Amino acid sequence: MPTVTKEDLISFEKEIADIFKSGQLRAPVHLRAGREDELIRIFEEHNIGSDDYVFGFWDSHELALLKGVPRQELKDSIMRGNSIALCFPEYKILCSGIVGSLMGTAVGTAWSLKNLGKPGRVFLFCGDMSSETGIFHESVKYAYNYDLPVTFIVGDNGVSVMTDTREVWGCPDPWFQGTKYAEKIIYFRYANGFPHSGIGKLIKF
Ligand SMILES: Cc1ncc(C[n+]2csc(CCOP(=O)(O)OP(=O)(O)O)c2C)c(N)n1
Repeated sequence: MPTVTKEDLISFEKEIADIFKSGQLRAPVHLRAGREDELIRIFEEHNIGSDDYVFGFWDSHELALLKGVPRQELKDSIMRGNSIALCFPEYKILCSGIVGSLMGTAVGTAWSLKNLGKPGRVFLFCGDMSSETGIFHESVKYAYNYDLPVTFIVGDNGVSVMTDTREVWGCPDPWFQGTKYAEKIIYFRYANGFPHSGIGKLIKF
């Protein structure tokens, strides 16, 4: 896997932000800043490589770069309007813009890898509100009970778009904290340097 640095991730998001600002990109983008160290650490510590599957959601530019998608190929796909649902099967990274989707797919992929004796593991990255959904709970429960090779990574930026996730659920902590399921989950907090979507300015085409 090519080495991707923190500076690579930051400069990529900045490049896309500038393109978006110029009005050339006529599709939604979700940019992220402030979690580069955590993402790089997770990819390194878990040695995520070409046999492994990565599932992500609307905010997956950084994941694609870390999974080995070449910068230009990623940029071309974003320019074609695919930012919120990036899919590069040849690099084993698949993303969706639908909250809660892909969690069952990730577990099914892990089930197949295990039961067909194939190499590779599955890593699913999602946000704090996504990790409070029923489908996330069911997916983690199934993966834990059948000891499937899937890890769920929750990047907690405190909000679902602009809604305070913890206030919604009436609890300062994620549901899985202190449970047996936590061993299937990597959890970290970060403050997003970008708005949830776009760049916080009205863009006129
Ligand atoms: C089924 C569905 N409902 C609503 C949305 C709109 N939506 C997109 S992202 C998002 C917030 C999700 O919050 P979180 O999981 O914390 O993600 P993050 O803040 O990390 O982007 C919502 C409600 C959607 N994409 N899909």
